[in-house]
Amino acid sequence: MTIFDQPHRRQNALTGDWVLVSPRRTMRPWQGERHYPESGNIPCYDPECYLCPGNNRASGNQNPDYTGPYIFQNDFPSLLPETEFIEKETPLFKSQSVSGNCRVLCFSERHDLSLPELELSSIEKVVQFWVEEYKELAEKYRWVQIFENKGEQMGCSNPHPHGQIWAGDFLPNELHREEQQQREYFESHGSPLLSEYLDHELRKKQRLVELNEHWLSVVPWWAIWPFETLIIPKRHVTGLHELSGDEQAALAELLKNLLSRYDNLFQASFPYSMGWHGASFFSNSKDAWRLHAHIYPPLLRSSTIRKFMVGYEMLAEVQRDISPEQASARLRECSTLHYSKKA
Ligand code: H2U
Ligand code: ZN
Repeated sequence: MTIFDQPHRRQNALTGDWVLVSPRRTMRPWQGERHYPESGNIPCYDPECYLCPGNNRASGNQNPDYTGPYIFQNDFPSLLPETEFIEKETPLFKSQSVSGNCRVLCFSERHDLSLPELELSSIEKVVQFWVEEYKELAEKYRWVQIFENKGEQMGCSNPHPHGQIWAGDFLPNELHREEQQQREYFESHGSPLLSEYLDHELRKKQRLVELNEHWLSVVPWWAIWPFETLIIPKRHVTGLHELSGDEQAALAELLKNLLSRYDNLFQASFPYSMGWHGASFFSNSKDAWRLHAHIYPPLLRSSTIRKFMVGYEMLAEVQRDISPEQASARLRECSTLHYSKKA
């Protein structure tokens, strides 16, 4: 028993939110929903897939016969470059006009291989695409969100491994809060919040999962999702566009190892939402920012039992069932060699 086994609250330094940690909750019996993941027999090419090379998409546009990453304009975008929306502002009914651009990034031509199952050199290409796309869109848009929804449980619409990029002319809520918290921290402590956080995690090693020459990943002190992780570069980098070639290669390596650990945890393809946060090109608080990625996976007890953010979480405050220290230990115990390669 440690003090962390007792119910307590922790604060998310990046957002200012609190999370209720109640590690004994996993002792309760479970007879609720179990999710059975899609079967393992995914073909390397699926003639019905909207994202496979050479196939027609839902819009009727045809994908080229691509190999490696392939990017296209989302056929059903959430943001449009131009709109005719007319803003109205009254205290109770505020609205804002928005413009933007949405793209879809297929990680490779292979329908059946998720990020950690790709060769390292192929993951490096995905990272290069993220950087190039970010550079281009960040010149024009206030916020460029690069993300991946993986698995049916996260609402992913297609098993062909892919991510998305949504760029908009506004700063979304999460980024607004992270910017505010980091700015306030920088003003009162004289150094970036995540630089100090990283130093602490490197010294204590209580929550570390992966560490290489340029990057580390931890289950953060304030994690909400059971096996949530945060990926941070060791150098003070504010956005993806500043990453050197070596840092991009080391990121591919970290992703391969970390995501393999996730899949090995329950011997199943681990669902998650993952995405990048950093300083906008238009930010006036760049010094306070540090690039990072969040991975939010929903699984809790097995590949079939997930954490639900319902009742207390929706009405009062987010709560977690295992401590971040327990979660990072579980991930550290997992191999970095993907289970599909072990047979
Ligand atoms: P998700 O699996 O995370 O929903 O992402 C798939 C995206 O791909 C989704 O935003 C787009 C959807 O609009 N899409 C196309 O642009 N064309 C298609 O033919 C299918 C899906
Ligand atoms: Zn496909």
